[in-house]
Amino acid sequence: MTRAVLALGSNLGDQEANLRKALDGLDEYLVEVSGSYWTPPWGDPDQPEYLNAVVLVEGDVTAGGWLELAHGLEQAGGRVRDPERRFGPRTLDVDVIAVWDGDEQVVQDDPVLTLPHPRAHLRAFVLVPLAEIAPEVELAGHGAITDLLKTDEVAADVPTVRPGPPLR
Ligand code: PH2
Ligand code: MG
Ligand code: MG
Repeated sequence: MTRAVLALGSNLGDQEANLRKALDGLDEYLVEVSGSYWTPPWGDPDQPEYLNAVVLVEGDVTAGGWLELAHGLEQAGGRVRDPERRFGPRTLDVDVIAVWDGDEQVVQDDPVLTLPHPRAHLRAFVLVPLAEIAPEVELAGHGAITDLLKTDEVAADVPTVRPGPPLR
């Protein structure tokens, strides 16, 4: 049995419906679902705003299994990968942010799946919804999310993260 934090994002099509569909696909694993948040695009500014959310899931699933599940949801959500635009627009993005096996956080630096997610500690669009559902979380190597939200880089972005529609 493992627990994982997954981050959901959409900035193409019916963004709210895309996130809801991902939640439906995760139904058997869901422990907590954050509210949704409108967030300015990070990394590639020439694209629409994102609707982001974070979920806590639990199941008899390995770290790699959560990644496979995430990719399956992205494909079902009509995701088309553009190799020229790594941070470009997408109907659905599902990222594995962190995984716990019992009390131990999984730490791995693997080309397929790096844990915790290598940029999550810098992203207000992950940390704000995560703090809403699991404020006690620490990201291994980076510290408590409540402290990460106060770092200069993240704090500057926190006011740009605005509440969106409830997802359930
Ligand atoms: N995802 C990206 C690139 N940029 N910006 C925001 N605000 N939210 C995202 O989920 C996001 C992004 C690629 O995964
Ligand atoms: Mg992403
Ligand atoms: Mg992704």
